[in-house]
Amino acid sequence: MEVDLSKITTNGHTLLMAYDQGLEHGPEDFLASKESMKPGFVLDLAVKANFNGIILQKGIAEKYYPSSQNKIPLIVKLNGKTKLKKGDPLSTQVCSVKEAKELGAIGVGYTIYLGSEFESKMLAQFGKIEQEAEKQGLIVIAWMYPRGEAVKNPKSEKTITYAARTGLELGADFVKVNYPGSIKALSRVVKVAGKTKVLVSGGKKLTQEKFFVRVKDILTSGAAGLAVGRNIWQAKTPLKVARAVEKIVHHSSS
Ligand code: FBP
Repeated sequence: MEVDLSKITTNGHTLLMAYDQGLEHGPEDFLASKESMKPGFVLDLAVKANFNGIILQKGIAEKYYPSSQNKIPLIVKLNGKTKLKKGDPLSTQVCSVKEAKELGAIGVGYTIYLGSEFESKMLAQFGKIEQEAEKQGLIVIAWMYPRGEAVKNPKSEKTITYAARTGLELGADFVKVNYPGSIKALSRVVKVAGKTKVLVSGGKKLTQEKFFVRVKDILTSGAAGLAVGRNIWQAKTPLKVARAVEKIVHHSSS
């Protein structure tokens, strides 16, 4: 069954605020800007800049989303891990589709570390989540991150293309991938993902100019948009940057 993607799309493009780094990286991500430590600040930023949605883990969603419920769609990340554990990564499910729906989510997110020795566990869990989310009419976004000892070039075009295609094969509505380095490479990723839409993550903070060029290149490649965090809320002027990115993504501004 096709799910309604228009809930998080404007003029054919999608711009999501990612704010699950407190779990994935720890609070050190928030040191660059004190405000970014406060979930309310980041939610407000996403609302004011007309983002299509915000991505939260369930704890933040429970405690901070209610006051923004009618202002911005919620995507709840269903699995996660800390960076403390070494070795091949396993991102464990920490929230159910039902809980996400009760929190007001219109979509769910799930990370699959392709190539990890735990890949099969994540693939199996994702299959169940996908089935349940479809029944509930929720959008499914798969973070397709090839990672682990066996993955020698996680950010190469070849690896990211494979990851995006895997998302299509598994039934994801959107895949979220790392930037493969060029417009040409990302265009290929988009082509191979077929009807599964491609979102690109922001990654570590770039200079403002490089970030804006990156956003423009992502759009030029035919990707659906971005799910981005650090490059927005670590900026010196987060609202200005958020609004500028929104203009590029939704209104083709240069
Ligand atoms: P950023 O734009 O800050 O890179 O966020 C995107 C994201 O996918 C987050 O949703 C997630 O917490 C983080 O990156 C994962 O980062 P890493 O690649 O270091 O595991």
